[in-house]
Amino acid sequence: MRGYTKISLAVSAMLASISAHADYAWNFPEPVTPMALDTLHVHNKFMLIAMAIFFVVLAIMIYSIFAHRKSKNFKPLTDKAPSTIVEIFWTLIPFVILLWIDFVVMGIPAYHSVIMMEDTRDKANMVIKITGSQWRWQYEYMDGDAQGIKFVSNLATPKEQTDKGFAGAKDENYLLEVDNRLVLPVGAKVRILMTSADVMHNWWVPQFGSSRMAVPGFIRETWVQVEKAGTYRGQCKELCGKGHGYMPVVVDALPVEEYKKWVAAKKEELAKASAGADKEWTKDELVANGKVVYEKNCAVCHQVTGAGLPPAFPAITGSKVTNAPIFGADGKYLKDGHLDRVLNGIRVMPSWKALLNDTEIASVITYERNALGNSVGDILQPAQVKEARQ
Ligand code: HEC
Ligand SMILES: [Cu+2]
Repeated sequence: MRGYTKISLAVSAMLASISAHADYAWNFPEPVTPMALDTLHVHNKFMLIAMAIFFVVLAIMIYSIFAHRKSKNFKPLTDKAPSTIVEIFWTLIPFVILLWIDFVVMGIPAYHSVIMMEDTRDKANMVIKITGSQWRWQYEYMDGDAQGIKFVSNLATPKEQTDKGFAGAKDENYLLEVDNRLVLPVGAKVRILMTSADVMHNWWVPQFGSSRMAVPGFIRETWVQVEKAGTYRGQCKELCGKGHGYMPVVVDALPVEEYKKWVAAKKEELAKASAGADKEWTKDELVANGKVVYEKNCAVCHQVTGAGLPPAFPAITGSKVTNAPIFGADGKYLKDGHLDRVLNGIRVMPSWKALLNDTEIASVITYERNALGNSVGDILQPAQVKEARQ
């Protein structure tokens, strides 16, 4: 084979592999909101402008080098420009051209995009509150049919897969899967209120083009209007500690009819959970349920075995707090006791009051007291947690 045949074969093989991967490797993910579409257009336009400037400058450079080469005996200017006027003009003209490109040709679409992102006033069909915390997202539907729906969304990738030395096959959506997805109706303009319970987080779905930092103590806003049904995945985009890589975002955008069905089903599920809080639970039920709650919410810091990661994260096994009585003689829960810690948190230990329901808190506490190497023997009923909250 002649040399150039080989090269052209190699190049065409390369091009073929590019087009095979074009879906994800060479472009942005498909935008599904007006905002994402707008910012993609801005990006493409800017790329073209940058390329055009690049080629113009490169062409002038190549021309200058070639036309003024030594073999042509070109005499360089040694001390000064032809005249001060010329000098001023050949500086000012490119300056004005670049200024015009910056402020007008690029500026107007950029301002348009930024204003679009900031403008949450118009016609929001629904409002959702998103709270980031170490290391999970909490979603709350603030109005309409879905008002009152509130849940926590945790990483659902099995823990073994994230362990060092894991050799098996990882899930297709490794680190991008959650237990409870945020569900939105297609076409609705959703105003998002965003805050954080601890440090800064950032709720980010690339295909939505909207990312807002969640800042503790502030409520910030953004909006999305998903125009195509589907499942969209994203991540926390603000370095927020040890579990930063473990708080993905998964959104299901459903056609309105299906969304309504989801709302009804979710409401029923939540009603059932709060009904469960009124019944008497057995110790075995609580421990079994508590194990699930513990491994999902607490094991990141206190470890699956309860050994913790001292000194940052104390052990639950043999912990003074875990093994001390929960209630005082007056029947109220003790300050700095087990229930107080879990409900209200302290320092780095998060408050679980808003994140877990009565049954979950009762279960996890009963589990900690009767498993993980502890054997206090007592149990905590969901009804007691309910009362303690008041
Ligand atoms: C973000 C990491 C983190 C998570 C998640 C977490 N904890 Fe903690 N926890 C801590 C830290 C840190 C402390 C020690 C706080 C201190 O005293 O400063 C602590 C303390 C505790 C204590 C008191 C232990 C002692 O001996 O002081 C209990 C009980 C406890 N956590 C239970 C839980 C339960 C139940 C969960 C899950 C629902 C949980 N924790 C989730 C970080 C965490
Ligand atoms: Cu985060």
